[in-house]
Formats: sequence, structure tokens, C-alpha cells
Amino acid sequence: MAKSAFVAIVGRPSSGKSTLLNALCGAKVSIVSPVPQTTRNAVRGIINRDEGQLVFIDTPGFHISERKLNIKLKNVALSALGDADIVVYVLDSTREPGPEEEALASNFSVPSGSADTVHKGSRRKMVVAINKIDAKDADVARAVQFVAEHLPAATIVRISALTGEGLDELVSALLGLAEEGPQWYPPEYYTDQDPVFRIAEIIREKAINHTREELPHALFIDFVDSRKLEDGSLEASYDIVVERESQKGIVIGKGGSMIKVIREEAEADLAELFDYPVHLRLQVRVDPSWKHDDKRLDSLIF
Ligand SMILES: Nc1nc2c(ncn2[C@@H]2O[C@H](COP(=O)(O)OP(=O)(O)OP(=O)(O)O)[C@@H](O)[C@H]2O)c(=O)[nH]1
Ligand SMILES: [Mg+2]
Repeated sequence: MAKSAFVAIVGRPSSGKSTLLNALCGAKVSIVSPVPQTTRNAVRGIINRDEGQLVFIDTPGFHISERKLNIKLKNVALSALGDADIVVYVLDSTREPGPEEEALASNFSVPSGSADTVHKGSRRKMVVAINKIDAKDADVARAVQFVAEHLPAATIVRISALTGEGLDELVSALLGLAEEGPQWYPPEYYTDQDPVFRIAEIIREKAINHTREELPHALFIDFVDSRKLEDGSLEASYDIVVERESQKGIVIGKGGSMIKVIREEAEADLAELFDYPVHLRLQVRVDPSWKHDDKRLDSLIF
């Protein structure tokens, strides 16, 4: 019988979790940016090998903070941890592991979640992926030392999610830990995200990557409507929602230049992901209080 496992990808913001998921799946499944806290959802990506199926769950970066949005993001990650058979803990070798990393390392090593009483006290199946080994400022020895001190039982794999180095080894290690089980998804699936969400995420990626400072954290993408055109293409309208009037101007850009770039880049990515053309209609809207709106947060962060 074939193997299968749910594998949660966890770690600090910007450690490269989403880049890793995309590299494993061979497509943009989860959006990527240099800005911490890019990922807001438990995004699934699936790979199939002769030995079986691995269902990866990308998660928001762990960041200790009492703000409502951060607490919600943390809960998404914790819930993915609770569902996981195996954890891939992504450790950024270019950053000095501080107290926050130490707190996380101890959290990740024991099964979490209130329903998980059976495994209480037991160790997790965990692989530590020491990432960004391609980077000039990588200090792999420092990361190995950290793992030896804090997670002595964990398997270590050195990887570059960017270049793909070490990823075959990572997959082999995970399949080695996986147990026999059902194949949850048909083999042609590499993600289970619905198109409305996926398009919103691609737009958000472009908006984040073209804006600075607080703007990436100030925005969300709101689906308005969509329709199939006679030629088989999809016309989809979305609002880019920001918190302040001044941010609206930045996203629109001079004479609409910025929003045009966001739209064109998003459409180009979507052309690779969907087998029909997607035409976007983007508007910018201001909502000063969306981060305090529980219903809104529930609809965005899951
Ligand atoms: N040099 C190098 N950069 C990487 C590597 N992996 C990721 N990055 C970069 O690190 C930054 C963050 O990558 P993400 O994949 O968005 O990180 P993340 O852990 O998903 O971040 P959050 O979703 O915010 O928690 C991006 O600029 C990536 O290009 C790597 O292996 N090498
Ligand atoms: Mg991410």
C-alpha cells in the first residue's frame, strides 16, 4: 500500500516556507515576498511520488504579538500543526536564532492541539530544513548548532528553496517518516485552493511586492464578481482594500501606473496557472477598520 502524510511547514516569518512549498510543487501555490507575514492561510500543496502522497500545509510565519491579526495568524499555524503527521521546521540560516526561535523550537517539537491527547508527551516526527544555504550571509554551522542544542532528535536537511538544492533529500526524508495511508487527492492535483482565493492571492503578492513600509500589512484583496466570457476567458473584479486614503494613492500610482503594473503582472502569473485567460478589473477601496472587524478577519484568515 502507498504512504501518505500531512506535512505542516512551519517557522518564523520570511524563513522561506512558501518558497519551499512552491519549489516542491513546481508551481506558485503560495505567494512569496520579502515582507514578513506574507502568508495568511493554511495553503495546501500536494506532491505524488512512487512511494505515495505528501500533502504540505504552508502556514503563516510564527510571530509573537498580541495584535488581533497576529493572534489569528498564529492560530492558523497552530491548527495546521495539530493536523500534521510530520512537521518541516524551516530555519533561516542567514538569521541569528534569537529567543523567539528558541521558543518556537520547543513548541514545534511536541504535538500540539487539545484533541491530540494520544500523543501527549511524545516527540513529533520532525525534519528541520536549514534554508537559504545558497545565500552569501548563510551561517549553516550556526543553524546546525542551534538544532543540536534545541532539537537533538530531529533530522536535519540543508536546503535552498530558491535553487532547489537539497529538496530531493528532504522529500526522501519525509517519505521515510510517512506511514501507509489513503491517497487524499487525485494524482493530478497539486493544490486544493479555489480559483477565487488563488486569484486574490496573486493580486496580493503583486501589490505587496510593489509597495513599501506598512502598506503590505495594510491591505487585503476583496472579490467583487466574475463572469465567463464567450471566448472562454474569465473576467474577474477585485478590490484592493487599504486602511488609509494616502495608501490608496500609492497603490493606484501616478496616472494609474502602479495598479496597471499590479494587474499586468498578476494576469501574467494567472496565464501560467489557469488553462483559460483571466482578465482582471481592479479597484482600490479604503476600509480603515478591517483589522478590527471579526467577521472580515474570519473570512480572510482560515
Ligand atoms: N537566498 C534565498 N532566499 C530565499 C530562499 N527561500 C526564500 N527566500 C527569500 O526569502 C523571502 C521570504 O520568502 P517566503 O517564502 O515568502 O517566506 P515565508 O516563510 O513564507 O514568509 P511568511 O509567509 O511571511 O511567513 C523571499 O524574499 C524569498 O525569495 C532561499 O533558499 N535562498
Ligand atoms: Mg509564506
